[in-house]
Amino acid sequence: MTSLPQALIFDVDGTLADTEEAHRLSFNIAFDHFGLGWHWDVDLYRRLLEVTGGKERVAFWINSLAAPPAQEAAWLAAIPQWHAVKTRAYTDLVARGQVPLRAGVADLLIAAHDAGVRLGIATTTTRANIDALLETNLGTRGLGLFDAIACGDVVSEKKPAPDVYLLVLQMLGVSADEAIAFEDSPQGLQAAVGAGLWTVVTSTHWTEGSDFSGAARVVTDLRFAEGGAASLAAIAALWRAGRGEANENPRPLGAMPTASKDS
Ligand code: XBP
Ligand code: MG
Repeated sequence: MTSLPQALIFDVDGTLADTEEAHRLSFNIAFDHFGLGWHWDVDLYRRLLEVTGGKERVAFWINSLAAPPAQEAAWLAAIPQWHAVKTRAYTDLVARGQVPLRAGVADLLIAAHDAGVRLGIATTTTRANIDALLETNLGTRGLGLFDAIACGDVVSEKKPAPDVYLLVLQMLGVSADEAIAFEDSPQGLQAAVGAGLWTVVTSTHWTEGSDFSGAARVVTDLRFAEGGAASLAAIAALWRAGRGEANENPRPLGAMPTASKDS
């Protein structure tokens, strides 16, 4: 039996890095740039995060304003232009080192890559945001660690639909039962589980306390053990032991869980 999964598939926002505060600031920068008079505070943004996709989130916000039809139509038509400014503001924040990777992520990615495990990304955000995040935090080798990146508008149905995970599995040439997914949000978890993936959730302050039913594990971060290789081995042991139970009874683990309890 192979001891490691053939692939690890990562969500980006909230999973590779705690990005949503930078996204929130960037949306507000774009709103100010166009003189819209809108401001998304933390509490409002937490609610708006239930809508995946930045452009879809702005459209949802516009619909909530119940503006006259002509005004609403004009605003909706302008979203792509606003979102381009937002993305530039976000990638600037990332490039200035304001968005580090979460604890344990870099070590795990490098250890998996070095062990021959294929790496994929399945995200709702844009490729520009991914490139900035990986290059800034991992240097020129960052993007090269990944064998497949499925992002943004490449699928018509965004998370919680499973489409982006089904696409990245196809791109990797791996079946769902030979891969592990990593997510941070209920919408992302639903997408990964919907694609048949054994899924680990690492919540953030934006998503903690959400309903993570269907997760194989709920952890505080991806440091399953000291160091990337040990973390990879620990995650693989949990995956091997738990594939039968997957998606039935998430057993929350505390910080720094170890495989010894389950392997
Ligand atoms: C989370 C999202 C994204 C970001 C904003 O993506 O829903 O839309 O909030 O990024 P992930 P964009 O699937 O990685 O958790 O404005 O580029 O959409
Ligand atoms: Mg996410």
